[in-house]
Amino acid sequence: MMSLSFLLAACKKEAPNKGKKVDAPQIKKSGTRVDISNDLIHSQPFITDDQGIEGRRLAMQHCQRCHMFVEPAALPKSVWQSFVFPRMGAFMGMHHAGVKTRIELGNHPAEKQIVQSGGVYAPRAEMALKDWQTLVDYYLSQAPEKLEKPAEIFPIAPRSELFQEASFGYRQPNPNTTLVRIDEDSKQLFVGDMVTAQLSILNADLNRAQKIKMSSAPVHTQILDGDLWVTNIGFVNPSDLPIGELVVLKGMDGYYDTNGQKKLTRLRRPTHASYADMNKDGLTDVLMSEYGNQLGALTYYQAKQDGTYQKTELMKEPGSMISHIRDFNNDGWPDVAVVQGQNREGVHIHYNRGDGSFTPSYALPVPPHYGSASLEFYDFNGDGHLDILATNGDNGDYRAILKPYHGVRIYLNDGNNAFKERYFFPMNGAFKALAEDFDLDGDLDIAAISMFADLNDRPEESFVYLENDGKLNFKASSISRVKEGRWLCMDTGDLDGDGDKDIVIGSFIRGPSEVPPSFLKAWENGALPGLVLWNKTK
Ligand SMILES: [Ca+2]
Ligand SMILES: [Ca+2]
Ligand SMILES: [Ca+2]
Ligand SMILES: [Ca+2]
Repeated sequence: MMSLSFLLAACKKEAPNKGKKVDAPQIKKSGTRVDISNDLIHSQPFITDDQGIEGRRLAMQHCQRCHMFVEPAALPKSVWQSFVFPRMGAFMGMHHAGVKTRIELGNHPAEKQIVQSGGVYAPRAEMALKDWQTLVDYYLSQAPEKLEKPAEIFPIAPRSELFQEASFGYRQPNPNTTLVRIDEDSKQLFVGDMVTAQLSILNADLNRAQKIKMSSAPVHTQILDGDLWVTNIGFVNPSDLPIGELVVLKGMDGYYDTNGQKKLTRLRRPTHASYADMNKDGLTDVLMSEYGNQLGALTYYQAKQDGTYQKTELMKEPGSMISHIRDFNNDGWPDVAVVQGQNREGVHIHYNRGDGSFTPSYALPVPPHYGSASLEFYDFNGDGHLDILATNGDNGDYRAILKPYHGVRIYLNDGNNAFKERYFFPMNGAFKALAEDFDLDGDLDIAAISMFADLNDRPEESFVYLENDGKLNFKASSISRVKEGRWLCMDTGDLDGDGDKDIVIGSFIRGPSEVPPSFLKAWENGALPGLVLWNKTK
């Protein structure tokens, strides 16, 4: 099952390395080539039939061609029946065998053509009709009527003492914030809005210094040599129309030239860009996460002397959310970890061979029903190896029911870039988590937001601060104004320059799922684009 993510992977940022030295596993070198030993290559785990049940065997055989095996218990029967199988049947061409499927080519004629020619739907039935029915029957007979609640639900204190909440210096009617980003050097806050396609630049007093109209909603910014590089997504909602852009705004004494220079165009719903000199030629290359919808890619744009880019698709799948560039194997060459939110969900590390080619490895496979929504690298246990902080909670696909496996997860690195889950905080619709030592006691704490919180019974889970006791046990608290927005994006950084890390969260009120009318009304009336949580530690 692929998740038809309501993307919203907006507003990601590269996690800093926390200044800790990271020793990666030793790699055999032969000549100038780097051979990555087999134990570093984690291929997609292919679960084999363990129960001798034909429907299960068929699912293992066919479904794992595109993603990890999903147990029938992962979703309620009604969701399998009404949403998953009509879509999966279409991908597998089962309409050619007479199965009623749901083919989605998009709304725009150009998009239809792109999807049609993109090989999204198999041109013939990939399974015998009899086998398809056996597979479907197996799932429908085993799936529960509804999902259980998580086994353990942790209490969330209503208010953290650590933060003081503050509104931005302006209101935004119908706020749909797609980007919040702190730049610590300039002490500026960048805010993007979907409806107006505006990029707002706020000073640390939270007043707006500049407002710049973009071609579409800005979802990522990066300052490079004083200029502002802005990624504009095109359509925020799922689409395969390639209308995203990477634009450079010239910096001028704290302001930016509003006439941007287009660096890359025709991007497929880009959500994030990473910048690094991947091939050590002195030019900054770009790794673009082109999330797309049914088509997409992680694209490597190698900078040329003449200012153009040479394009290579490192991962030809939709769902590329964010990339992290680090030297994961300590061979001196920067590698790329890409976080996939669809298909083969989880983390794929592309090891840089230094000659323009990369060796891919599926470092952290995550089942597709998890709804991967964000992922960052930090060294949580101080062993020198980068661990993973992830949120699972994208609920834009099918039906936004509450799912007991949604939440915040920490996976520890075994030293060979293989990851094992160590901590889970159940949190409906968890959408992004970032770690910092917020209380300055020497360990990494976590800030997490939810886009699909249980607003009826547990609205405080929309923002949770998780304080670390030093042993990866966390105490949860929320903020007093948590209900004032629908939190899609977040960033952390010392915005006021007083030595502690502040938090900014952005509200996107038009999500795909239904919310209680009283909440929507309050969000509309509030016109609140976001909140800053000033850290009071210093
Ligand atoms: Ca490397
Ligand atoms: Ca570690
Ligand atoms: Ca701490
Ligand atoms: Ca601060």
